[in-house]
Amino acid sequence: LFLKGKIRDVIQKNSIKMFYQPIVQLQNNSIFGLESLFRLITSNGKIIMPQEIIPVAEETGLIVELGQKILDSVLDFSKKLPEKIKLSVNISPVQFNKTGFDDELIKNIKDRDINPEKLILEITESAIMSNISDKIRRIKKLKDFGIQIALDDFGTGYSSLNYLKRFPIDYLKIDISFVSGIGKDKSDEMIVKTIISMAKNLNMMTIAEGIENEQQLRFLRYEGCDFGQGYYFGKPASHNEILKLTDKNS
Ligand code: G
Ligand code: G
Ligand code: MN
Ligand code: NA
Repeated sequence: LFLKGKIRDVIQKNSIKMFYQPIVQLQNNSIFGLESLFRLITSNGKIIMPQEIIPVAEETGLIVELGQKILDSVLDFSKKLPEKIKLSVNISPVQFNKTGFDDELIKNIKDRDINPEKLILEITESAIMSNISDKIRRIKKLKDFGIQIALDDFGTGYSSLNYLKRFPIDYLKIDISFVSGIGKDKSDEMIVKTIISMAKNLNMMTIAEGIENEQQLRFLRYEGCDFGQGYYFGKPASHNEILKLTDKNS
């Protein structure tokens, strides 16, 4: 575990490195977007994964500063990508719920002259399932501006389906824990099917996470899942690797 001082140090040394994982349109295998995933690089070149950082950063509030740097980096990168490719950014509940988060993000996007429709925010159920009407208002404001919203790790939190239908959410991300059970576990398969059909009824799209093999892909396609990501299509990759990939595909 890292001490607060050390995290601040690492953040301030600007050693954030963003990786990007392709999100693929399952009907035709074209690249729909990229999920940004950060790593921290220490002065001696060691890579620190987000799981090691985020809990401490959330506890200390440093996640707000870290999240801001991540958003800056992702927004800068979006200008180098073909127009139609979406960028999906994970937003910590602490960051999302900070007063002014929405207005600052909107200003940041306007200042950079970026098309807001290129951006997807990934938030978790725990970020929105309290103070519901306040969260709905905030999400509506972001959506009116053109930003899309995905609910990450769907099915692992404590969503109330009654509340879910009130949120103007664009995508449900089917958690890897269910996708990895496809072909092995009937109840995981049933959960995946149920999420896909529920999403359709709520006018939401689905993104399956953690697709690792052909069997999972075939199942998801057959069930009508819209998008997918996972090692089967590509691991999180650096800026340069991604630019080569998107060049080929555009
Ligand atoms: O690929 P991976 O090991 O990078 O991601 C691990 C976890 O860290 C995931 O739960 C992911 O949502 C989270 N994570 C990755 N990048 C970011 C980020 O930029 N911001 C936040 N808040 N979480 C992230
Ligand atoms: O929590 P979130 O969904 O944002 O994080 C995604 C996490 O899943 C990241 O740690 C990412 O590196 C990881 N990941 C992405 N694709 C695969 C995959 O196909 N298999 C496994 N095991 N992990 C994956
Ligand atoms: Mn995510
Ligand atoms: Na997830």
